[in-house]
Amino acid sequence: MKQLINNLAVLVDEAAKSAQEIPQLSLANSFDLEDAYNIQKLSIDMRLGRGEKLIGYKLGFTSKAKMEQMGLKNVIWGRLTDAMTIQNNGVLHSDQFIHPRAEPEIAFRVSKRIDQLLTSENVHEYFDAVAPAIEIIDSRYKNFKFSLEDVIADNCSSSAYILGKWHAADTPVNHLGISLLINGSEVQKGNSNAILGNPVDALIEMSKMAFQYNEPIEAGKIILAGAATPAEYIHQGDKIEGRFENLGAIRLSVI
Ligand code: OOG
Ligand code: MG
Repeated sequence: MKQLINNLAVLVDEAAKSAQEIPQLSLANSFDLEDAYNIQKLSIDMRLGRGEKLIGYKLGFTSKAKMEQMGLKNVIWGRLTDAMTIQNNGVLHSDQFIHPRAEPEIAFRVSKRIDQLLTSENVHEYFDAVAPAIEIIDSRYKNFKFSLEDVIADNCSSSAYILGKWHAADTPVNHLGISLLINGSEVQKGNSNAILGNPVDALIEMSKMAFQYNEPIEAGKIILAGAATPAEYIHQGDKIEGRFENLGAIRLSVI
């Protein structure tokens, strides 16, 4: 199994690096959820070995909208590295992506090491800032189709993210109107309460991961709470904007 996990990690890493799609791993290989997370970890370790830095974590399928769009129900998590960062008002080079999609999210900045299960009572002690965010997902699989194990192995499709201005931790993040615009047209409209009923619960979900996998989340790391709306394909020439009630707007151009 160890050899297979290693081979599959090399496959997803190569696919991400070269922006070349691959067939779903699960079509020709049998591996379970735990193996899938091991493949993910190993593929990210390959990036870290090339000098990338771990910036934080992302959750996926935390909203009904996303679960329905992709046909999967389990909350999943992946890892973010510095190479995935696009500055606000920056550019996305479409030739470095296979079939990118954008989705509006909320980001949290961890202020204290998370190494135990958090609760709604203590979660507020663990972050010191919140920001509007757009995640760019780019499944390495053909037609953006995958099983739960496939998407986890593929770092939950994560490929880039953009953050807006950081706001104080006591800034309300729930029940905020959110829209995604492409070339000035609103293509998705939602509310931050679509994310787990309250995006703050993303930290509680991440703490389960930190606890279960014995991988503490260090202070300073970023957590993306998951998309509030379905994702939209983006193309060369597009201007993308996320508008977040109370948190401001973020923009990027696809070139
Ligand atoms: C998987 C990643 C889901 C989210 O925010 O729900 C995700 C995918 O849709 O490709 O990032
Ligand atoms: Mg996402």
